Amino acid sequence: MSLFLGFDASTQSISAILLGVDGDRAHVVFQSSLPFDEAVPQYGTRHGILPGSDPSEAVSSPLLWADALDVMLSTIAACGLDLRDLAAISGSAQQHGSVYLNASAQSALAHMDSARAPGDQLAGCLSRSVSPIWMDSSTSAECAEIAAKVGGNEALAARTGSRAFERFTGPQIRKFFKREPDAYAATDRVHLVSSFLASLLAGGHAPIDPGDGSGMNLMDLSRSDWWPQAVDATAPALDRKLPAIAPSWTIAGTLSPYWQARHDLPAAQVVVWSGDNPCSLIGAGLVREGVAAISLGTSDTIFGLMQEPRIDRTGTGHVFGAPTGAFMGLTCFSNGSLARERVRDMFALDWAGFSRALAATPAGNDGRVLLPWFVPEITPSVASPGLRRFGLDEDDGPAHVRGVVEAQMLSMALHSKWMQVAFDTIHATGGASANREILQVMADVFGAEVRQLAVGNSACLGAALRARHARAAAEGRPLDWDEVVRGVVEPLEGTLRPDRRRHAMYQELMRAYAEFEARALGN
Ligand code: XUL
Repeated sequence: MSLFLGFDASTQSISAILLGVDGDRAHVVFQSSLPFDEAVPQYGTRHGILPGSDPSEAVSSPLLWADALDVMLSTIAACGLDLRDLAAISGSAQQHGSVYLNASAQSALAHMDSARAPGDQLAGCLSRSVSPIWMDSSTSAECAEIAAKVGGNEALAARTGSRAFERFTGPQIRKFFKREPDAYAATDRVHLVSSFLASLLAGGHAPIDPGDGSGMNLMDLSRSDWWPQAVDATAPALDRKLPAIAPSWTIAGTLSPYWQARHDLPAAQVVVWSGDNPCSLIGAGLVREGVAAISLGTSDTIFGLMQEPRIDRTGTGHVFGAPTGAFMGLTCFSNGSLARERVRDMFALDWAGFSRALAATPAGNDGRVLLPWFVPEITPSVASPGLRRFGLDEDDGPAHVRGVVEAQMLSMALHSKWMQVAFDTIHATGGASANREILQVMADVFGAEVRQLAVGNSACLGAALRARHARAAAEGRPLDWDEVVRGVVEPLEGTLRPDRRRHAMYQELMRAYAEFEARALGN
């Protein structure tokens, strides 16, 4: 049996999945997930984020990710499987976050001491001690500056797949250059979370893949290469600080001697990492057009494969590279699990109580609407968070529970219309996809069948599947993507079917929802 390892370094946790492949049969043989706050408590993060005073800023620590990877590898090393069979490793990481390294990094990555944890050995390589992550919304000025320099947001979206977004890496790099010019000048390499962790495993700088590269406002989508105009508009000499872009199935190197010695692992191939959403595309089995996935995680996302890039003219969606070499459309909502948890806590419920409240309230919530913008929202763009209630009584817990779920589903349906795909099937993934009451609202709002996937962490599974795909390609026996996902990405029993009457009601409610949303935004 050959083993393929996929990691997922998400906002709040590190996960790993080992895929065992015997002939043409593949299955998950091990999986584990560790919250950063518990695995590496010395960093003092809360839900994976370093505490700070400015609510528009969100940063984490690259050293924390390195140490968490080490903790996870020691868990894997102790899992009881014969890891001499480990053939290839890849990974998925939260998108957009950036890591700033000085010129000593190349040598430091190659010469680490296997007796010591990675974090403190890498501290001297950082030209910026923190990494801004995707929840940061502090770069509106930089977004406007970059867009203006490349001929406007439409031009930027047409070329890179997205208008300028606060969390995207380019605006974040520009803010760093403006605020800390000396530290920016001392930066030799700007990595994404994904390419940083791949570099760490390979013991040398790894490339960025087009899936994660397209979340930077810097990549020319059609060429899968940096767009010089955007690079120049972002910060001086940035072209010399960016890694190369290489296809998602590129072998970045071999697991470095450091990791081999530290955890008694073989010289497995390290495959380029990608973003969590591109990895989820594979892990949710979306290797053809027409099926959407909805990931209910810290952020909620809706996405699907696109053979041709169709750009969102309304400016909320993104087109990213897909790990297959095609494209993916995606819209991201920051008030995902976070908002569901906040409503649950506001009314002192547990998840069972949350589900009971949902089941006990009428579909459509008697026309009452909640806009659950607990934190700055990405879609639609809301800079000043706060709940907006229409017809809802502040003390009515069950109506708030239904309100948050219906608003999230209506918003996802409304803001994914730009993809111009009629989704008749939705694959639900992420933590909250275990909640069937939530999935029924999803089915009714979209008028689509909803399937819950057997492996919940599609990003992590996608990374393991990408490792297998890349290894086969490197050995000259390429697998097509249907073969890669077959038998591994499987729905659980009990597809949820839409109720036609409720779907018709939600289409009416969607109009009311869109009006409330526009009014709340002052449009
Ligand atoms: C996507 C986005 C989030 C992060 C979460 O654009 O910002 O989904 O990738 O990890």
